[in-house]
Amino acid sequence: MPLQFNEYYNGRTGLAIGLKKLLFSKQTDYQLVEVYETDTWGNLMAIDGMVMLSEMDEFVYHEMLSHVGVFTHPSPERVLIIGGGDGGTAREVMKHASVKQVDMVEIDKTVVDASKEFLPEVGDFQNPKLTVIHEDGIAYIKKVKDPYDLIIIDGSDPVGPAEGLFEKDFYHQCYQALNSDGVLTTQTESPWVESYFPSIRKVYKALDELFDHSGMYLCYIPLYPGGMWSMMCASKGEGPMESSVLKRAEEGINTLNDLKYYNPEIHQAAFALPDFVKEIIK
Ligand code: SPD
Repeated sequence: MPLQFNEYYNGRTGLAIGLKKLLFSKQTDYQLVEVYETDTWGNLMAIDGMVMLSEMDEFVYHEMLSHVGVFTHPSPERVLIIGGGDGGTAREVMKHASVKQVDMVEIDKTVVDASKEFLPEVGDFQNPKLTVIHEDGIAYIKKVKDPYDLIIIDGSDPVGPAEGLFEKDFYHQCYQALNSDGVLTTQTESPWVESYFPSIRKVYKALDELFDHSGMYLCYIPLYPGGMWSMMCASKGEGPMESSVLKRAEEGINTLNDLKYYNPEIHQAAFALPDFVKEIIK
Protein backbone atom coordinates (compact mmCIF):
# COMPACT_ATOMS: atom_id res chain seq x y z
CA MET A 1 0.00 0.00 0.00
CA PRO A 2 1.36 3.49 -0.83
CA LEU A 3 2.08 5.81 2.10
CA GLN A 4 -0.05 8.53 0.59
CA PHE A 5 -3.40 8.81 -1.09
CA ASN A 6 -3.08 11.20 -4.03
CA GLU A 7 -5.93 12.73 -5.98
CA TYR A 8 -4.49 14.48 -9.02
CA TYR A 9 -6.86 17.04 -10.47
CA ASN A 10 -4.55 18.81 -12.91
CA GLY A 11 -1.61 16.91 -14.32
CA ARG A 12 0.73 16.25 -11.41
CA THR A 13 -1.04 18.76 -9.15
CA GLY A 14 -3.21 17.31 -6.46
CA LEU A 15 -3.84 16.35 -2.89
CA ALA A 16 -1.62 14.24 -0.67
CA ILE A 17 -3.06 12.50 2.36
CA GLY A 18 -0.93 10.41 4.70
CA LEU A 19 -2.20 6.86 5.16
CA LYS A 20 -2.03 4.34 7.97
CA LYS A 21 -3.71 1.43 6.21
CA LEU A 22 -6.10 0.29 3.54
CA LEU A 23 -9.34 -0.87 5.17
CA PHE A 24 -11.44 -1.78 2.15
CA SER A 25 -11.17 -1.97 -1.62
CA LYS A 26 -13.67 -3.29 -4.13
CA GLN A 27 -14.17 -2.79 -7.83
CA THR A 28 -17.96 -2.87 -8.15
CA ASP A 29 -20.05 -2.95 -11.32
CA TYR A 30 -19.93 0.85 -11.22
CA GLN A 31 -16.68 2.07 -9.68
CA LEU A 32 -13.68 1.43 -7.45
CA VAL A 33 -14.67 1.96 -3.80
CA GLU A 34 -11.84 2.31 -1.28
CA VAL A 35 -11.65 3.18 2.41
CA TYR A 36 -8.38 4.15 4.08
CA GLU A 37 -7.37 4.94 7.61
CA THR A 38 -5.48 8.24 7.32
CA ASP A 39 -2.95 9.85 9.65
CA THR A 40 -4.93 13.10 10.12
CA TRP A 41 -8.47 12.87 8.78
CA GLY A 42 -9.86 9.66 10.29
CA ASN A 43 -11.20 7.11 7.81
CA LEU A 44 -11.58 8.30 4.24
CA MET A 45 -13.67 6.97 1.36
CA ALA A 46 -12.52 7.40 -2.22
CA ILE A 47 -14.38 6.48 -5.39
CA ASP A 48 -12.37 5.95 -8.56
CA GLY A 49 -9.43 7.67 -6.88
CA MET A 50 -11.39 10.79 -5.85
CA VAL A 51 -12.01 11.74 -2.23
CA MET A 52 -15.69 11.49 -1.31
CA LEU A 53 -15.45 12.16 2.40
CA SER A 54 -13.30 11.83 5.48
CA GLU A 55 -14.59 11.46 9.01
CA MET A 56 -12.96 14.75 10.02
CA ASP A 57 -14.24 17.12 7.33
CA GLU A 58 -17.49 15.52 6.07
CA PHE A 59 -19.63 17.79 8.21
CA VAL A 60 -18.99 20.82 5.99
CA TYR A 61 -20.28 19.18 2.83
CA HIS A 62 -23.24 17.40 4.42
CA GLU A 63 -24.47 20.34 6.50
CA MET A 64 -24.23 22.77 3.60
CA LEU A 65 -25.85 20.50 1.03
CA SER A 66 -28.73 19.78 3.44
CA HIS A 67 -29.66 22.75 5.61
CA VAL A 68 -29.56 25.42 2.90
CA GLY A 69 -32.18 23.42 1.01
CA VAL A 70 -34.29 22.41 4.00
CA PHE A 71 -34.61 25.98 5.29
CA THR A 72 -35.39 27.30 1.80
CA HIS A 73 -38.60 25.20 1.84
CA PRO A 74 -41.39 26.33 4.22
CA SER A 75 -41.77 22.86 5.78
CA PRO A 76 -40.36 19.93 3.81
CA GLU A 77 -41.80 16.53 4.66
CA ARG A 78 -40.75 14.29 1.76
CA VAL A 79 -37.10 14.39 0.72
CA LEU A 80 -35.28 12.55 -2.07
CA ILE A 81 -31.52 12.16 -2.00
CA ILE A 82 -29.85 10.98 -5.18
CA GLY A 83 -26.52 9.37 -4.32
CA GLY A 84 -25.40 10.09 -0.78
CA GLY A 85 -24.68 6.41 -0.01
CA ASP A 86 -22.46 7.21 2.98
CA GLY A 87 -25.58 8.51 4.74
CA GLY A 88 -24.20 11.91 5.80
CA THR A 89 -26.70 14.02 3.87
CA ALA A 90 -29.64 11.92 5.10
CA ARG A 91 -28.34 12.27 8.67
CA GLU A 92 -28.45 16.07 8.43
CA VAL A 93 -31.85 16.25 6.69
CA MET A 94 -33.44 13.94 9.27
CA LYS A 95 -32.48 16.33 12.08
CA HIS A 96 -35.39 18.52 10.95
CA ALA A 97 -38.69 17.77 12.71
CA SER A 98 -40.73 18.63 9.60
CA VAL A 99 -39.01 15.89 7.59
CA LYS A 100 -41.07 12.70 7.76
CA GLN A 101 -39.64 10.62 4.93
CA VAL A 102 -36.25 10.44 3.23
CA ASP A 103 -35.74 8.24 0.16
CA MET A 104 -32.06 7.78 -0.60
CA VAL A 105 -31.40 6.41 -4.08
CA GLU A 106 -27.83 5.14 -4.19
CA ILE A 107 -26.83 3.12 -7.24
CA ASP A 108 -24.00 1.24 -5.52
CA LYS A 109 -24.83 -0.95 -2.49
CA THR A 110 -21.13 -1.33 -1.77
CA VAL A 111 -20.91 2.39 -0.89
CA VAL A 112 -23.63 1.95 1.74
CA ASP A 113 -22.20 -1.29 3.12
CA ALA A 114 -18.63 0.05 3.33
CA SER A 115 -19.87 3.25 5.00
CA LYS A 116 -21.84 1.33 7.62
CA GLU A 117 -18.75 -0.73 8.42
CA PHE A 118 -15.90 1.78 8.17
CA LEU A 119 -17.58 5.19 8.60
CA PRO A 120 -20.16 4.22 11.24
CA GLU A 121 -20.53 7.72 12.69
CA VAL A 122 -21.47 9.28 9.34
CA GLY A 123 -24.83 7.69 8.56
CA ASP A 124 -27.98 7.34 10.66
CA PHE A 125 -29.16 4.21 8.89
CA GLN A 126 -31.37 3.00 11.78
CA ASN A 127 -33.54 6.11 11.56
CA PRO A 128 -37.09 5.01 10.62
CA LYS A 129 -37.51 8.08 8.39
CA LEU A 130 -34.92 6.65 5.97
CA THR A 131 -35.52 4.25 3.06
CA VAL A 132 -32.47 3.20 1.04
CA ILE A 133 -33.14 2.26 -2.58
CA HIS A 134 -30.39 0.75 -4.73
CA GLU A 135 -31.20 2.03 -8.17
CA ASP A 136 -29.82 4.44 -10.77
CA GLY A 137 -31.00 7.91 -9.68
CA ILE A 138 -31.37 9.00 -13.31
CA ALA A 139 -33.81 6.16 -13.99
CA TYR A 140 -35.57 6.61 -10.62
CA ILE A 141 -36.34 10.30 -11.12
CA LYS A 142 -38.21 9.61 -14.35
CA LYS A 143 -40.66 7.33 -12.50
CA VAL A 144 -41.52 9.54 -9.51
CA LYS A 145 -45.31 9.62 -9.10
CA ASP A 146 -45.61 11.20 -5.66
CA PRO A 147 -43.65 14.47 -5.81
CA TYR A 148 -41.05 15.50 -3.24
CA ASP A 149 -40.64 18.77 -1.32
CA LEU A 150 -36.86 18.69 -1.52
CA ILE A 151 -34.45 16.87 -3.83
CA ILE A 152 -30.75 16.75 -2.98
CA ILE A 153 -28.18 15.58 -5.51
CA ASP A 154 -25.27 14.14 -3.56
CA GLY A 155 -23.46 12.49 -6.42
CA SER A 156 -19.86 11.88 -7.28
CA ASP A 157 -17.75 13.86 -9.76
CA PRO A 158 -18.86 14.27 -13.40
CA VAL A 159 -16.98 11.23 -14.66
CA GLY A 160 -18.37 7.68 -14.79
CA PRO A 161 -21.85 6.90 -13.39
CA ALA A 162 -22.41 10.45 -12.06
CA GLU A 163 -21.91 12.20 -15.41
CA GLY A 164 -25.65 12.32 -16.10
CA LEU A 165 -26.20 14.22 -12.83
CA PHE A 166 -24.77 17.31 -14.54
CA GLU A 167 -27.17 17.32 -17.53
CA LYS A 168 -30.12 19.65 -18.13
CA ASP A 169 -32.44 16.74 -18.91
CA PHE A 170 -31.82 15.28 -15.45
CA TYR A 171 -32.66 18.62 -13.76
CA HIS A 172 -35.78 18.88 -15.88
CA GLN A 173 -36.86 15.49 -14.50
CA CYS A 174 -36.07 16.69 -10.97
CA TYR A 175 -38.18 19.82 -11.56
CA GLN A 176 -41.11 17.64 -12.55
CA ALA A 177 -40.62 15.41 -9.49
CA LEU A 178 -40.96 18.39 -7.11
CA ASN A 179 -44.08 19.89 -5.55
CA SER A 180 -45.16 23.42 -6.52
CA ASP A 181 -42.98 24.95 -3.77
CA GLY A 182 -40.20 22.38 -4.21
CA VAL A 183 -36.50 23.02 -3.62
CA LEU A 184 -33.38 21.36 -5.01
CA THR A 185 -29.76 21.45 -3.92
CA THR A 186 -26.84 19.89 -5.72
CA GLN A 187 -23.08 19.68 -5.42
CA THR A 188 -21.28 21.36 -8.34
CA GLU A 189 -17.56 20.81 -7.90
CA SER A 190 -14.55 23.06 -7.36
CA PRO A 191 -14.27 26.54 -8.88
CA TRP A 192 -10.48 26.05 -8.84
CA VAL A 193 -10.44 23.11 -11.25
CA GLU A 194 -10.85 24.16 -14.86
CA SER A 195 -11.85 20.73 -16.13
CA TYR A 196 -15.01 21.04 -13.99
CA PHE A 197 -16.08 24.40 -15.45
CA PRO A 198 -18.23 23.00 -18.28
CA SER A 199 -20.20 20.89 -15.77
CA ILE A 200 -20.58 23.83 -13.38
CA ARG A 201 -21.87 26.03 -16.20
CA LYS A 202 -24.25 23.37 -17.49
CA VAL A 203 -25.94 22.91 -14.11
CA TYR A 204 -26.05 26.65 -13.37
CA LYS A 205 -27.71 27.37 -16.73
CA ALA A 206 -30.15 24.48 -16.38
CA LEU A 207 -31.33 25.57 -12.92
CA ASP A 208 -31.54 29.20 -14.00
CA GLU A 209 -33.75 28.27 -16.95
CA LEU A 210 -35.95 25.77 -15.12
CA PHE A 211 -36.59 27.28 -11.68
CA ASP A 212 -38.00 30.58 -10.44
CA HIS A 213 -34.99 31.10 -8.18
CA SER A 214 -31.51 29.65 -8.24
CA GLY A 215 -28.08 30.50 -6.97
CA MET A 216 -24.60 29.16 -6.41
CA TYR A 217 -23.09 29.05 -2.94
CA LEU A 218 -19.70 28.08 -1.57
CA CYS A 219 -18.15 26.23 1.31
CA TYR A 220 -14.64 25.19 2.30
CA ILE A 221 -13.65 21.53 2.36
CA PRO A 222 -9.96 20.81 2.92
CA LEU A 223 -9.87 17.39 1.23
CA TYR A 224 -11.64 18.41 -1.97
CA PRO A 225 -9.63 19.81 -4.92
CA GLY A 226 -8.85 23.49 -4.37
CA GLY A 227 -10.42 23.44 -0.91
CA MET A 228 -13.35 25.57 -2.10
CA TRP A 229 -16.52 23.77 -3.15
CA SER A 230 -19.57 25.00 -5.02
CA MET A 231 -23.17 23.95 -4.53
CA MET A 232 -26.40 25.25 -6.03
CA CYS A 233 -29.87 25.76 -4.63
CA ALA A 234 -32.94 26.18 -6.83
CA SER A 235 -36.52 26.73 -5.80
CA LYS A 236 -40.03 26.98 -7.24
CA GLY A 237 -41.17 29.01 -4.23
CA GLU A 238 -39.07 31.24 -1.99
CA GLY A 239 -35.52 31.99 -3.12
CA PRO A 240 -32.70 30.68 -0.89
CA MET A 241 -31.59 34.24 -0.07
CA GLU A 242 -35.02 35.71 0.73
CA SER A 243 -35.46 37.29 4.15
CA SER A 244 -38.26 34.82 4.98
CA VAL A 245 -35.82 31.94 4.44
CA LEU A 246 -33.11 33.53 6.57
CA LYS A 247 -35.69 34.19 9.30
CA ARG A 248 -36.75 30.54 9.17
CA ALA A 249 -33.12 29.48 9.52
CA GLU A 250 -32.68 31.79 12.52
CA GLU A 251 -35.79 30.42 14.19
CA GLY A 252 -35.05 26.78 13.38
CA ILE A 253 -31.33 26.54 13.97
CA ASN A 254 -31.61 25.82 17.69
CA THR A 255 -33.72 22.74 17.04
CA LEU A 256 -30.80 21.05 15.23
CA ASN A 257 -28.18 19.07 17.15
CA ASP A 258 -24.47 18.85 16.51
CA LEU A 259 -23.92 21.46 13.81
CA LYS A 260 -20.31 22.41 13.20
CA TYR A 261 -20.43 24.56 10.06
CA TYR A 262 -23.92 25.70 9.03
CA ASN A 263 -25.59 28.63 10.74
CA PRO A 264 -27.86 31.41 9.43
CA GLU A 265 -24.92 33.80 8.94
CA ILE A 266 -23.09 31.17 6.87
CA HIS A 267 -26.30 30.53 4.88
CA GLN A 268 -26.39 34.18 3.86
CA ALA A 269 -22.65 34.66 3.36
CA ALA A 270 -22.22 31.47 1.31
CA PHE A 271 -24.12 33.03 -1.61
CA ALA A 272 -21.60 35.90 -1.90
CA LEU A 273 -19.36 34.88 -4.78
CA PRO A 274 -15.83 36.09 -5.56
CA ASP A 275 -15.47 37.65 -9.02
CA PHE A 276 -13.44 34.74 -10.41
CA VAL A 277 -16.32 32.41 -9.54
CA LYS A 278 -18.92 34.77 -11.03
CA GLU A 279 -16.82 34.69 -14.20
CA ILE A 280 -17.23 30.89 -14.48
CA ILE A 281 -21.03 31.07 -14.54
CA LYS A 282 -21.38 34.33 -16.46
N1 SPD B 1 -14.76 15.33 -5.36
C1 SPD B 1 -15.80 15.22 -4.40
C2 SPD B 1 -17.14 15.27 -4.97
C3 SPD B 1 -18.21 15.21 -3.93
C4 SPD B 1 -19.01 14.05 -4.14
N2 SPD B 1 -19.96 13.72 -3.13
C5 SPD B 1 -19.40 13.28 -1.91
C6 SPD B 1 -20.29 12.35 -1.22
C7 SPD B 1 -20.43 12.67 0.21
N3 SPD B 1 -21.69 12.30 0.71
